[in-house]
Amino acid sequence: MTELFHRKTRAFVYGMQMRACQSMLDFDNLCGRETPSVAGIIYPFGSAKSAKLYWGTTETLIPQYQEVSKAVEAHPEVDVVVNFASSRSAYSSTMELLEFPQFRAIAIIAEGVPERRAREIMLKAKEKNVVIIGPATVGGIKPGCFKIGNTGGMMDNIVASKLYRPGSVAYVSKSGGMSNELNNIIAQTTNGVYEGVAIGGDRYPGTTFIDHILRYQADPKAKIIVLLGEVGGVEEYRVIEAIKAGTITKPIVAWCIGTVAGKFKTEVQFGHAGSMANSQLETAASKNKAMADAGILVPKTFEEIPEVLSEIYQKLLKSGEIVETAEPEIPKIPLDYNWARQLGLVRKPANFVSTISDDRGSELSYAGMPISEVFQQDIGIGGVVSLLWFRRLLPKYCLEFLEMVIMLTADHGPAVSGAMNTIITTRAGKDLISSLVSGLLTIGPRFGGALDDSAREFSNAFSKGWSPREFVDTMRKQNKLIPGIGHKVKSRNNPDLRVEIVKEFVKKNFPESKMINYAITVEDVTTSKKDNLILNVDGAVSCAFIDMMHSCGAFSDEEIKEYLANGVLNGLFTLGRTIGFIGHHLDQKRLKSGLYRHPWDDITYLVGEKL
Ligand code: Q5B
Repeated sequence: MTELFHRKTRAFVYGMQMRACQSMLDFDNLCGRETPSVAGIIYPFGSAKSAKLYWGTTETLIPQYQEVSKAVEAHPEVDVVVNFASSRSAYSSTMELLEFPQFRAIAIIAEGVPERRAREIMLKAKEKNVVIIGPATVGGIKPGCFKIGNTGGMMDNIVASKLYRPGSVAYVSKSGGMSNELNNIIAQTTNGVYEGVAIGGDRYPGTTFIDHILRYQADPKAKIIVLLGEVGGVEEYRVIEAIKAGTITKPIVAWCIGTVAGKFKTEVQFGHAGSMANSQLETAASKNKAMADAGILVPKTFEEIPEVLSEIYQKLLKSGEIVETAEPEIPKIPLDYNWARQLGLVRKPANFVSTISDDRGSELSYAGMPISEVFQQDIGIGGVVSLLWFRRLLPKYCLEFLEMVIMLTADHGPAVSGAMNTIITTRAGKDLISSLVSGLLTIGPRFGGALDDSAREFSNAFSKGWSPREFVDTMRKQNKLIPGIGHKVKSRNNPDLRVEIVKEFVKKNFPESKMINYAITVEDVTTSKKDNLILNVDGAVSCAFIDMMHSCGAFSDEEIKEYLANGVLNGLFTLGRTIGFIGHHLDQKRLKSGLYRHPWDDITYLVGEKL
């Protein structure tokens, strides 16, 4: 039991404490350990098989177990557990751990473990000869060997306190924070820490000062012992007794924190549950005096600890009791990328650039407009499209136009190609997204996806100054159908009212309507040939959209060209029709329509014929 931890100590971490596990592995690496000190993670509520952590600059998998028995079976070499269970389950989990004879030490990190439970743990641990560190502790550290959980703080702190290699001073304290202070003081004044344990601030810690000091006494590598006690409890007196009995002979530097309590009229409760004097004997001042009387090196104030420590260290150095060894090279610590970036120490080129939205701050924003303002200004779905597609808020009539297009392209009945595909896919038992996508993939140059081509062809003809007749003839010569012209069922005699709505809106709201007016004159030519060669919904929307872009003053000619080339208009139809396709999917689901099979008599079979 003298040597609780060594360079090959392997531990389980109980609880999903990835930061603590990473910190332990980083420490291992710093110390030049060959194997990670965390052999496995025990997490009863998890289902994962392993956790990915860094081992130096590369990554490693640490196995995860739901049951202690499975973990023990897989790792018979593990003899330490760092128990991060909460105050509610620290008792039951530690009691379970104590049933496994391979464990020699258990650190209980949780604060607030009921004192009765803590005493039960203590009793059982004594029976089983297991060292308990805690509860309410950060743990402890053995430089160059092993670190419990988050002890020692950040890696740069650990390097600054030279905890990557052993020294000659062993300490025991109550507080984890004060342990860090000791790590620093010891590193500044001596050849460093040999081992340090924080027993925790509760009234009934699993092990006390004397337990660890007796270990240090028995360990020839611990040359000086530091004891940092505090107001409350009588554990320091047990150390005094051991000195008087001659059991402890090594030099001890000690200080009891909380001497300020004497300045108050009433008893003071400090941060720890156990740090309150219940009698004169338990005051820091009494304990400091008693320790000094027993020959312990007690400074006059806490600030004088370094001086006293340095004195005894120099003495042992001179006598040859302590022999300093050459300092090893200071190990390199890989910087955690996120941390280093926060400090402005590293930079890397991003693989992605995004300019439309940002969810990183306290509030989501669309093109710089906080989502709360989106609603305050009541910009509607047209406004959202305007922000996310064009990165600017267009004038109100443009937003209304966008919204109108979405509304009137939302659906055109179940018989159109895309809706059919959605319905058939739904009836084949597929989910919403598959059915929707099946419909959306139907949108193309003949069905609903003629908007971009229409915008391009009409703009081209208009910019070249072609008369409608010249445009129609040129297209015919090139053997091309005019995108945005023609409809399967709508015609002059059966007009598409959606197109009328678009025309009406443009007339009423747009400062300019050159393109749609041009398209109407083209329609006159095409319908003179055939009644159904009307300006269809794709054509009307695309020409009106160009008029909107040109007339609102928000876009340069270059931008207009770019947006059209990038497919913004088909995007608008796709956005609108998504509403309808989802509707058709839900409708078929609600109707519980079965699998569709097309009837044979609706297919002409010409198999084997030359076509
Ligand atoms: N001819 C739409 O054709 C349709 C001509 C043309 C010059 C043309 C056809 C077409 C361009 C693509 C387009 C969007 C396939 C349509 C939509 C959304 C929808 C759908 C819904 C919804 C219809 C007969 C004669 C032939 C052709 C000539 C035809 N189109 N000439 N320019 N554009 N248009 N698509 O009736 O001499 O006899 O050989 O491709 O804009 O998709 O509701 O269903 O909301 O869901 O099958 O509204 O016009 O006519 O191909 O038999 O042609 O007219 O050359 O002449 P049809 P065809 P000829 S809106």
